[in-house]
Amino acid sequence: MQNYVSALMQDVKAKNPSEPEFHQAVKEVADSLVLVMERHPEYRSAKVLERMIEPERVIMFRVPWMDDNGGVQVNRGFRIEMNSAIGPYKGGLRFHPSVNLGILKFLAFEQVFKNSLTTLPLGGGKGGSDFNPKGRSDGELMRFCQSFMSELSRHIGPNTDVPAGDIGVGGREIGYLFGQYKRLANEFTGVLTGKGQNWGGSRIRPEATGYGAVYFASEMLATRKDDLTGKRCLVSGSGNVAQYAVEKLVELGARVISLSDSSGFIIDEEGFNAEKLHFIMDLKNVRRGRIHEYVEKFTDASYVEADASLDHNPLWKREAECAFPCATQNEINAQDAGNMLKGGVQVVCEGANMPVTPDGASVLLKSGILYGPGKAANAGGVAVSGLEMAQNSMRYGWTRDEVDQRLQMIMADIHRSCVDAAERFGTPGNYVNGANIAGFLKVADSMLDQGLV
Ligand code: NDP
Ligand code: 2IT
Repeated sequence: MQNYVSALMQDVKAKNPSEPEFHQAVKEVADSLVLVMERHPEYRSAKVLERMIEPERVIMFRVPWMDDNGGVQVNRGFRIEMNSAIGPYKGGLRFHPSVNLGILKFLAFEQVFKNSLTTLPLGGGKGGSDFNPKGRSDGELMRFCQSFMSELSRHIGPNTDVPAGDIGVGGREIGYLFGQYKRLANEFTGVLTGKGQNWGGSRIRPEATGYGAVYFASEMLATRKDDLTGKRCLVSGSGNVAQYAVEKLVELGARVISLSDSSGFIIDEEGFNAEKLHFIMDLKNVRRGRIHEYVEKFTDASYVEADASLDHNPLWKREAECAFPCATQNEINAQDAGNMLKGGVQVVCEGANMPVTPDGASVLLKSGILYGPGKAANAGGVAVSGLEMAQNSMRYGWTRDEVDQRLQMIMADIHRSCVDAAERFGTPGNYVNGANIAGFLKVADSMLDQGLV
C-alpha cells in the first residue's frame, strides 16, 4: 500500500509543480489513509482520493484597484472550490503577499477534512489574494475589497460557496466584501460568515477558532485526567486566533507567557491577564500596531526579534507545558519540535493551519505527547461559521451562551471522532491519523453515494 501512496504523490507532484505546501498536505493525508485503503478497496477502485485531490473548480482573476495616490494597482484573486460532496463550498479568504495557488490549494484541501469533522453540512473551499493589507488606508482596503468582490460575486452564493475570514481578513474586510456583494446581487443573504453582529453575524464567531482550540486541548488533557489550570502556555501569532486562544486560556486559569508576529515574539513571565489582553487587542485590531509595542507599556516583559539566519525559532525553546501555534503554516520545524519537548511541552494544539512541518510532526508523534492537528483543533471557527449559516437561514440569532454551548459540543464530538478513528485503524492516540481518517470517511462515502461527478 506504500506503493499506492508513492504513485499518488508522484502524480500529485507532476500535475501540480511548484506547490510544495499542497504536496505536503496531500502526503500527510495519504499516509494516514494507508490502512483505510487496505481495508476498503472500494475507495481505491472509485479513485476517491484521486478525485478529492483535484479541485472541483479553480477561479483565478485580476483585481485592479486605485491607491490613495491615484496609482493603479493590480493583484491576483483566487477561489478554490475543492469539494461539495457534503455541503456548499466553505472556507476563508486570505489576504497576504505570500498567497499563491499552491498555498490556497493546501488550505482548501485541509478545509474539506476539517469541515467534514465539524458534523455540519459544509463542503470545502479557500480563496484570497496576494494583496498586502499592511499599511493600507481604510479607503484603499475598501476599494480593493470592492474590486475583489466584483468578480468573486459571480461564483459564490449562500447555497453555493460561502467565504469567511482568514489571515488578513477580519470583520472590517468582511464588511466591505458583504456590502459590495449585496449591492451587486441586490439581495441580503448569508453569503459570507464572520459578519457584524448588527447585520447577520453569529455571536462567538470572532472568538470561535481560539476558544475551540482551547476546548480541544482540554478534551485531549481530559484523556489523561488533566486540565489546563496553572499550565504554562506558549502562543504564537497575535491575530484573531491567538487573541481568543489567550482569552479562553486565561479564563481557564492557564498562564500564557508569549505572543508573536512575523517580526518577533514577546515573553511576559507573569502571564497575560484581562488588562494586558485588552491592550493587545486594541494594539492589533484598532491601532494596527506591532507586538513589540507591548514591552513599551509592560516593561517587565521582553521582546525577541525574529532572526531568519537561525535554523530554529527561540520562542519554542522556552519552558512550557502547552504550545498553541496560531500564526501560519510551517512555523515549527523538527528542531523546534525537539526544543519544545526538552522544554517540557506535553500538549501541542494547532490554532493555525499546518503550523508544523512533516519532520516536526513526526518528532511530536513519536514522543507520545498530546498533539492535536489544525484540521481538528481549529475547526471551531468554521463550525461557528456553519452555525451562522443556520441562523441566517432561520432569520434568527442564538444567544452567546447557546452558540458557545454548541461550539463546546462540536469540539467534544470532533475530539471523540478523532480518538475513535485512530483506534479503529490501529494507531490509538494519534490525532493526526484520527482526524484525517474520520474527515475522509464521511466525504468519501458521500462521494460514492453521489456517483461519478
Ligand atoms: P490574522 O491575520 O488575524 O493574524 C495572523 C497572525 O499570524 C499575525 O500575528 C501575523 O503576524 C502572523 N503571521 C501571518 N503570516 C505570518 C508569516 N508568514 N510569518 C510569521 N507570522 C505570520 O490571522 P488569523 O489569526 O485569522 O489566522 C492565523 C492562523 O489560523 C492561520 O494559519 C489561519 O489559516 C488559521 N485559522 C484561522 C481561522 C479563523 O477563523 N480566522 C480558522 C482556522 C484557522 P504579522 O502581523 O506580522 O503578519
Ligand atoms: O481555516 C479556516 O477554517 C478558516 N479560516 C475559517 C473558515 C470559515 O469559513 O469560517
